[in-house]
Amino acid sequence: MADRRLDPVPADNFAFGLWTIGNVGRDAFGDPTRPPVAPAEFVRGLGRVGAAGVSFHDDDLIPPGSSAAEAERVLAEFRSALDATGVRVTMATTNLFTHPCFKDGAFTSNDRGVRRHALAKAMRGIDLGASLGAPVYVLWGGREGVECGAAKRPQDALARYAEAVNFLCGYVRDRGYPMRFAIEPKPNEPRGDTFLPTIGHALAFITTLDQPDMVGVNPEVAHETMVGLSFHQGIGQALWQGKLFHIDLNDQKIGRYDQDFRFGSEGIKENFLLVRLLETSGYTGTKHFDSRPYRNEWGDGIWEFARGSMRTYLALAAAAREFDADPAVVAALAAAGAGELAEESVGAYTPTAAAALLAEPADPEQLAARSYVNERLDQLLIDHLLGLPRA
Ligand code: GLT
Ligand code: MN
Ligand code: MN
Repeated sequence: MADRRLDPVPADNFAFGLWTIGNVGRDAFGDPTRPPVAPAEFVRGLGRVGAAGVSFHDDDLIPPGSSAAEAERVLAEFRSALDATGVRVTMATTNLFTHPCFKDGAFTSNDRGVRRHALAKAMRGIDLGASLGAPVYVLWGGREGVECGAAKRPQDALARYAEAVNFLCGYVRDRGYPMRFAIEPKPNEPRGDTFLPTIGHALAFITTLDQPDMVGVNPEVAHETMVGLSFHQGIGQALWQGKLFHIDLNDQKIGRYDQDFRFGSEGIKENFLLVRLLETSGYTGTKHFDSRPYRNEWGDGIWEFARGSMRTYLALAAAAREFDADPAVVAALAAAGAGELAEESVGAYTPTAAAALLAEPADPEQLAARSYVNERLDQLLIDHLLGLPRA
């Protein structure tokens, strides 16, 4: 049980959004169950629990309709809390979903006036994020979608989406901000269907952009899991394509609405695989929690929720290290051929390589007779998660 540190420190690079721990518990059926937490107080709380970063929507930090003097005051208090605690702004984003003007979409609304307003709001949000040092700007298209499928030609919607992201990339470059964008996919909710519903859709979309290097993804556990996809596999592809710019950690039961539960509260095995992947991939970005305390939580319980999120991550990271150091696991991985998958199959095409391959004798019956010993490997994983003694 070496190195089982479960108390987070800033070097762990954990972050929370202003809308998460401080979520007031409003849902589609009920009013708030908790009082709000002011941004500066929130940052002080993050400092106390050992988090490194804070993120926000423009409207979380400066409530819409604030006077210039009110905005100044909020910003000054926020900055002084950041200075006092050492908490950094690790991500910023725009609220393009709450106001009724976005009911038909923001960058993909059928109304050109709405699209232009959404872009201007995003540009102002980018300025705010840049002024506070945010290195990543998230684009979650909460309202970019449709219920009445006949109302929007998908190709037009995607063209407007790409136009908007291209324009914002131009703005960031023009201003010289050291900032990259991260698109956050989600299959549905609040729209009946969302454009860019999964990690894969977003990755393909990014290849069509003018400045693809400036744009990556911000996948969320709940968003892939709600439609039954493996988050671990989705993150694997984002890493493989060099596009994991940010991540939203939380948890979720398959086939439900977006539950945004505490990280690790549901899918321990999948989250073990996720943490093992992140910890061995060289990912250096923020580990950002986009989750909210259960609606019946109150008082200090919201900070208990924050501590639990980080504690579970650290515990899974420790379990992953112990798993990979266990000689029985090393042997099982070898038997499974895990290392063999890292070897090239044939290399780049050459006529000589093709001829050699065609001339090579192969015995499919013999190849079929191999066992990959996955049952043992998987049981070892379960044994580690349950803390069972080595057999
Ligand atoms: C909203 C959504 C999240 C996004 C946030 C960023 S806001 O809570 O459910 O998944 O990450 O806009
Ligand atoms: Mn969510
Ligand atoms: Mn999210």
